[in-house]
Amino acid sequence: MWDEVRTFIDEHDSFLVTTHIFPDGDAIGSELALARALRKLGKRALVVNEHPTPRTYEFLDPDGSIKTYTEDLDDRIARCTGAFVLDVGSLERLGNVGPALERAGPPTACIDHHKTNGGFADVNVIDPRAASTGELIYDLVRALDVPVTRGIADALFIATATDTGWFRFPNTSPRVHRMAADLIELGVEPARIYAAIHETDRWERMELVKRVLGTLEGAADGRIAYFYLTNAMLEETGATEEDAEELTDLPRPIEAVQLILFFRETRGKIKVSMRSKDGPPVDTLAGKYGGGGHARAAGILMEGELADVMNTIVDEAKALLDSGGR
Ligand SMILES: [Mn+2]
Repeated sequence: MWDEVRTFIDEHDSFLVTTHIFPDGDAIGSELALARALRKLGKRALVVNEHPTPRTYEFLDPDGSIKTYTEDLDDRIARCTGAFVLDVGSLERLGNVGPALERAGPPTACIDHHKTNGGFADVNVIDPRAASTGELIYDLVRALDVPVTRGIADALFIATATDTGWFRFPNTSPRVHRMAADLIELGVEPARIYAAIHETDRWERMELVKRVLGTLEGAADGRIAYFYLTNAMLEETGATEEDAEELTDLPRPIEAVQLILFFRETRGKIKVSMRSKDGPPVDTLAGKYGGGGHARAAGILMEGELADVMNTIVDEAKALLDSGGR
């Protein structure tokens, strides 16, 4: 499965490594692990993303090696002779890094676990059975015979732990636990990593949670939970964009809830985050409006007013439930 990727790595000395907008734990962990492995092989790796690394993951990258895209980086991107695109089903999901990559024009390799990935790159390793892209990177690192350093192990543990909801989601396979066990043997401390990611909230974030939960409503006999976040709430609570990440799962403990819809004003657009607990898959609905994701977690970035977007998507979700996901 890795022969083509190994050849791709052999053929180039300098790689761009990138991932999707609003990078999550899998995206950041996969990038850092791959970049560190490439450097172990004597290659150069430049990691560039559209959005900054979330504060909760900064500890993984103490040297700040991950760059946030600006046009000033175009020259450095142009000097990369190969590019790795990770955890991404299409180039549109790269934000402004996509056009920069297309201008520079190096051959690309994509490693991903999104079912919707059509194989847009020159070399594609797409395995929807993998719970995380990090799981695939772990496989690759071992296939390349690169020693799994502590820096690589921590990054990969975060990738797999976050994409499986800390080993709770249905994608948590025996392979996930075997990989986690290997990484713990290599020195990863799960308790320390959990605390670093999930127990470092500021009071401002909890104030934001209070506001956001104040908007929570049910639809379709309580099977849909929807709620929203406005720019005003951020201003009033002193919370940051960062604090607004990972609020989508707040209604998950409600037994009746099958679908969760979270609407968030961001940079003049509305970000819609969707979760299916045990309801129909949400990736097709996301795809209908130019978004993407998985059956159980998907997202859309939509133009328009918050109220209009909410009406449209809540109606779509009701129809989705009525159709039983067909
Ligand atoms: Mn992922």
